Parts: sequence; structure tokens; C-alpha cells
Amino acid sequence: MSLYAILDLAYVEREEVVPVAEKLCAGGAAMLQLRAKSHPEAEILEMAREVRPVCAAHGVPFIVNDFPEIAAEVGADGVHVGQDDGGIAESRRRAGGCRVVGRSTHSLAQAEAAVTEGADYIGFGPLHATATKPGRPAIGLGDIAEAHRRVTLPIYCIGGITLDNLPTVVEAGARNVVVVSDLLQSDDIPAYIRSARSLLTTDH
Ligand code: TZP
Ligand code: MG
Repeated sequence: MSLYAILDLAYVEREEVVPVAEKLCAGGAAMLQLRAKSHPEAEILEMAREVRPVCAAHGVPFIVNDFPEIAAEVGADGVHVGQDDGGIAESRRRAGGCRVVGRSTHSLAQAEAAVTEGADYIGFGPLHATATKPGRPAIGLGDIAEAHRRVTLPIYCIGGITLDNLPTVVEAGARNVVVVSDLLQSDDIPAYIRSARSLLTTDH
């Protein structure tokens, strides 16, 4: 029952990275990922170095998207890799044997394959089409319950989730979620996380 926050540079100005990381951690995010699809690797390394101690101070696991070597370099807790980013074991090795390797999955078959491959958690989506991951079709809510029956790893439902539609996502069987744009664009990040977490604790 947790909210995994992605600090995505599509929604956060460079100079806001550390203050936003602080708000996400202090507000109650269960994990924090640094995701920067349009920044050079050297800048991502620099940001990762800044975010790492913020997460550590709050005891929030810090995950680096796409760059296992950066995860290793800054002593991150983990790395998150997509379907085209290489194998889980290879990613873990490149990340210096880090504790957590997460995998994006877009179908039940990919979810099961990630388990077989040794992932520590999966992202499952996009549930809804989203500008944060352009070009990736929505998979809908229909497979969420089945994914939880087949996969015992933590499943983080993702994609187009907002405070408004979160109840429908929980109703469909989600236990953990990732929210990116709706959270980062909110006026009060800690209050947003509190609201989301209270919706996630609903019994189902
Ligand atoms: N993977 C699947 S959907 C997505 C990622 C990284 C983006 C989710 O962002 P948002 O803004 O919460 O839809
Ligand atoms: Mg990737």
C-alpha cells in the first residue's frame, strides 16, 4: 500500500530537484526514482549525487532510472530498467550489485517474465495513456487483479493515475502506485501524498 514517486525532470526545474526530492521524501513517498529522459548523463549523475543524501536522510530507497552505472556511482539503492534496457542480472551487475532492480512491464506476460528474470518489483502500465510516456498505449485496468494473482513481487501500477481516478485503480486491485505528473504539478506535494496514501489504505 504505497506511493512510489518519480522525480521526473519533464516536470521539475533543475534548481528544484533537491527541494522537490525533500518534499517527496518528507511527504511520505515509499521510494523515489530520478528520471530524466532529456538530460545528458553527466547532469543526471550530478542530480543523482544531490538526491541520494536527501533520500538517505529520510530512509527512502533511491532508484535511478535507465543508468545502472550512475546508481553504482552514487550508491543508490537500485536501478529501474525498461523492456529494452537489457537483462535484470546484467543491470544489477552494472549497478554494482545494488539491492533493488525494478522493471517496467506492459502486459501480464512481461510481468511474469520479470519475475522469472529476478526483478525485485515491477511497474505495470500505463493504465491510462499519459504524456509522461508518449507513444505507449494504455493497457487499462482489466489485468490488474490477475497480475496480483500471478505475481508475488510488489506491483506498482502506473500511468495517468491522478487523485481523482485513484479510487478506480484501487477498486481494480492495485495496492501500490506510481504517480508522476499529477503529483509533481500539485500545489502541495506532502498533502497530495497524504491523500493518495489514505486512498491506498482502503481495504479491498
Ligand atoms: N511508465 C509507464 S507510464 C509512465 C512510466 C514512466 C509515466 C507515468 O507518469 P504519469 O504522469 O503519472 O502518467
Ligand atoms: Mg529505460
